[in-house]
Order: sequence, then C-alpha cells, then structure tokens
Amino acid sequence: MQRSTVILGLLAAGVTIALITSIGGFMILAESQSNSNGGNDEEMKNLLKEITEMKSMMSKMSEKMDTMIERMDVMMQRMDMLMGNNMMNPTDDMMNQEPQDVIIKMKSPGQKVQMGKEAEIVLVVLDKKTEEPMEDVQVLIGIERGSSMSTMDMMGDMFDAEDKGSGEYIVRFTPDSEGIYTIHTMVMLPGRSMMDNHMDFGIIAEKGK
Ligand SMILES: [Cu+2]
Repeated sequence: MQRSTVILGLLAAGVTIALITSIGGFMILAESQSNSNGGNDEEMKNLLKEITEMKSMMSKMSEKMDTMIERMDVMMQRMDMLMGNNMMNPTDDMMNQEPQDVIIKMKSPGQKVQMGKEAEIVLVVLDKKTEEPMEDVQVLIGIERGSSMSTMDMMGDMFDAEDKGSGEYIVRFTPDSEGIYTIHTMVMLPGRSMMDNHMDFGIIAEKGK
C-alpha cells in the first residue's frame, strides 16, 4: 500500500465528515423551524420522525468514522515501521543483523495485543545449526514504544523472558497506548556479545473492546 493511498483515504474521510456536519446543521434548522410552527399536522410529524431516524443513522456513521480514523493512524505507524526498516544507518544495520548462533522467532507471528491488557508473547529459540530448541539460556528483553530505534522510549528496565522449557520463552508486558511496540530480544551466550544473537519483533497493540 502506498502512502498516497492512505492520504487519499484520509481526505475522503475528511470530506465525508464535512458533509455529515452540514447535513446535521440543516436538520437542526429544519427541526427548530417546525417547532416554532407548532408541528402538529401529520406531515410535520412524519418529517420529524424522518429527521430523528436520519440523526441516529448519522451518529452511527460518525462512530464508524472514528474507528476508521483510528485504524488509519495505526496503518500510518505500520508504514513508518516498514519504511524505517529500509533506512540504512549504522544502528539499524546492527538491529537487523541476523543472529549468529540461534534462530529466534515468535510462536504466533503477527500476533496482536490489546492496550491496557497484559500481553503474553511466546518466543522460540532454536540452535541455528541443529534447529533443536535451546533451553536454559538467558533471553534478555527490552521493550521500546514504537518501531525499532524510532523512539528509544523504553518501557522500564530490561528483563529476562520466562523460560517455559522446550525452547519457549515468555515475554509479558502491558501496552499503555495503541500502536507499535518493539521487543528487542537478546539471547545471551558465553563468549558472545548481547548483539550477536539479537532480534527485533514488532507488535501492534490495539484499543481494547
Ligand atoms: Cu533490538
């Protein structure tokens, strides 16, 4: 998806909102007019009924519009994440380097989490050569608000993922806003630096229902 598509979408949403607002204004006018006329005859009653129905339709529409705008916001952030990954600066290079001795992956790729709710993300660590699960290793986690190296706004201190056995390690955190979070993951092996076996995972937190 192109950025221009999203911008077009936002424009369309803006025009629709303007339209709804002006129709709303007209209706309020019509209503007050009918009130001052007494509004007792049948035709006026029907008209008022129609206006009321339209009004409730409109409020439903504007609710949908709010959701649309929120979604577009998240889409824009996602796009920034994708574009950010293409940037070539030394830090991003380091962040994108493949792990030397291990394979690190998310058990449920593309997993989404909910804002304000504790998220549980399961990481799987395998030996790169044998592809066997790696147990009893330290998996150090740092959670950044935003895409990798975009904000460096870390949620608290780094911590160890919980060793669940069978090469599975659990990361728990509670997103405090919607949008993207990066799980900086470092598998600590003897004689290796923390960046030698490192991997970033992007997670999207959505507004709770
Ligand atoms: Cu990282």
